[in-house]
Amino acid sequence: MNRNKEIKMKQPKIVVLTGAGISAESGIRTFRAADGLWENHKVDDVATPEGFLRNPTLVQNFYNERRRKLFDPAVKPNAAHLALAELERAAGDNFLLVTQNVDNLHERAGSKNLIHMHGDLLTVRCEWSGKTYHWERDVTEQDRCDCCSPPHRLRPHIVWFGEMPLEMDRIYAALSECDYFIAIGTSGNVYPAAGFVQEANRFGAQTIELNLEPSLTRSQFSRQRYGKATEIVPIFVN
Ligand code: BJW
Repeated sequence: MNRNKEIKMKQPKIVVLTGAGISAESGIRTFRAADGLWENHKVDDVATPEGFLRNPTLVQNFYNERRRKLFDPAVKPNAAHLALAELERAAGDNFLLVTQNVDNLHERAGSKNLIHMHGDLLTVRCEWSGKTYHWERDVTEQDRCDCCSPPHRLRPHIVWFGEMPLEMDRIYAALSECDYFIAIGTSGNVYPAAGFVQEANRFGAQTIELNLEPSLTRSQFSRQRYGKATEIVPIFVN
C-alpha cells in the first residue's frame, strides 16, 4: 500500500523517534557499537553534569570534536533523513519527529516539526541563566556568556544522564494521540525515550521498529523491520 496516499486520505497522526542509527550511514558514529563514541570514553566522564564539573576541558573537547564533524563535507543527510522529511510534507501537522540525536541532519534534510529531546551540538548555554546561543565553533576556556555579571561559563546544550530531556510535555501529548509510533535506529537503552513505545501502545497506536538489529524493547513493537536505515526507511514510508 502507498502510505503517502494512505496518510493524505485518512490523516493519521504519526510520531517518529530517531536515534544514532539513522545518522550512522552519514558518517556519524553511534554510541554503543564496538567502534562507537563511547569506546574511548567513560560515559560518566563525558555525559554527566558531574563529569563536566570534574573536567570541563575534557567534556568541551568531546563536544568540540563532534561539532566540528558536522561541518565535514562528507557528513550529509542520507536517504532515511530525506524520506522522513518527505513523509512530513505528506502528513503536515499530523507528524512529529522526535530525535535523540544532537546532529543537525534532520533539519538539513528539510524536517520542520522536530524536537531534539537530548539537545543539539550547535547550541550552547549559559551555565547560570540557561540562555542559549547558536554556536558553530569550538568552545574554549575563555568563552563566557553575555547575559550575566560576572559572565558565566558556557556548557554544551546537551541532556546528560540525570538531566531532564527537553519538551517532554509536548512529546507525551503527541504519543497519547498518535495512530503510528515509529522508532528508527535506536537501541532502547536510554529512558525516557525507550519507554515511548509502551506509552504509544497504551493509547492504542500501531508501533513499528526500524533498526539494524533488534533493540532491547523489540518485543513491545507490533511490527519490526531490520536492515540499514537508508534501505528500510524509504521503503517503509513510501
Ligand atoms: C542502525 C544503523 C543503521 C546502527 N541503520 N540502524 C534505570 C532504569 C531506567 C532508567 C534509568 C535507570 N538509571 C538511570 C536511568 C535514567 C537514565 C537512563 O536511561 N539510563 C540508562 C543507561 C538505564 N536516563 C536519563 O538520565 C535521562 N533523563 C531522565 O531520565 O530524566 C528523568 C525523567 C524521568 C521521566 C520522564 C522524563 C525524565 C537523560 C538521558 C540523556 C541521554 N544522553 C545521551 C548522551 C548525550 C547526547 C550526546 O552526547 O550525543 O544521549 S546518552 C546517548 O544514548 C545519547 C543518545 O541520544 C542515547 C540513545 O542512544 P541511541 O540513539 O539509541 O544510540 P545507540 O548507539 O545506543 O544505538 C544505535 C542503534 O542504531 C543500535 O540499535 C544499532 O543497531 C542501530 N544502527 N547502524 C539502522 N545503519
